[in-house]
Amino acid sequence: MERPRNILILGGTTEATALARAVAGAGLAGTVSFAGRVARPAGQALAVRVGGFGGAEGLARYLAATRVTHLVDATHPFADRMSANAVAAAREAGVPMVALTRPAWAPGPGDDWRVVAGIEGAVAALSGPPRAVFLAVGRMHLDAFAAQGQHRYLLRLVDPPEGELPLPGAEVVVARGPFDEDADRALMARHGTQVVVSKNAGGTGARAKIDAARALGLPVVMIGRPALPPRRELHGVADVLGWIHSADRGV
Ligand code: 3Y8
Ligand code: NAP
Repeated sequence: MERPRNILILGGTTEATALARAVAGAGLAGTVSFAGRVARPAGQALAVRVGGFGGAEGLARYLAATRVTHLVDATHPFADRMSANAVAAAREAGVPMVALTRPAWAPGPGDDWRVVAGIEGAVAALSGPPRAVFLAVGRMHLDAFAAQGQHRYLLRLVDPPEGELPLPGAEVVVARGPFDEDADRALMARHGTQVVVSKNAGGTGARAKIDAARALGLPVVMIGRPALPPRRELHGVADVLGWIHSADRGV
């Protein structure tokens, strides 16, 4: 007798939200998990849990206790600790795991990218005279950019900032993506943006600023992805559904 399927999706991306809709649509049971980074995560088609698991060991215990049958790591490519924990916990708990991720963006004609390693690389790339910088890397790493306080920053945050920002005088836009190229072009033109700082998130939800930078002939400081442990990676919701059905047969 086949065990009832119980799918855990580590979420926080456009693809995770789409996968949850497909899993619910297929009549499968599952849960979407968030870290709790923002006040109100986007609504989901499956049950939602919020908060850390307590490291890889905590996740392994969670998988066993809630009898998860399939683990899908659909987190953002920069959520490297969560992804490393998912690989370790799935192995420890003996639960099949796959990553749903999106290919990195590659520069095309008209792109003027300076690819850097990590937040530190982006900070170093901002050395030099004051410029108007669109810093679209979220909230969690803003402290590092205080070392380059000479610039006029435009920040985009998911939630209104609480308390003093590490970049006094920065202009703040509160918005959650997915974003739109025309709107990002207008935003950057209004700010007088001279350089954009971005993570190589891949996917469609964050690429508006990259397309807008190309259209405006602006340089982009592009932060390369952190290294992730080897794991099986799929790039489409349908591929994951196919995996769920095949994983039952241990293939
Ligand atoms: C809490 C859950 C969906 C998912 C939407 C995607 C697209 C819009 C673009 C820019 C870049 C950034 C940031 C971004 C994007 C999608 C996707 C994506 C980038 C939400 C969400 C959570 C988070 C966490 C948040 C981080 C921040 C990063 C903002 C939901 C909206 C900059 C990444 O204030 C904070 O603490 C924010 C933290 C991690 C990076 C950072 O360092 O600050 N995402 N983003 C998740 C959780 O708690 O587990 O509300 O939906 C999800 C999305 N953000 O369902 O449609 O798929 O990538 N998220 C980056 O790429 O650089 C914004 O402004 O141009
Ligand atoms: P991270 O640095 O890799 O993870 C740090 C810790 O946060 C993890 O060890 C885990 O805590 C907890 N965590 C992370 N994702 C979780 C999830 N989906 N469910 C439960 N706990 C989670 O992660 P991050 O970069 O802060 O990303 C956090 C969330 O934001 C993820 O859902 C990710 O998909 C989303 N997101 C991140 C970015 C980004 O730029 N980093 C962009 C868009 C969306 P424990 O060790 O206690 O289990």
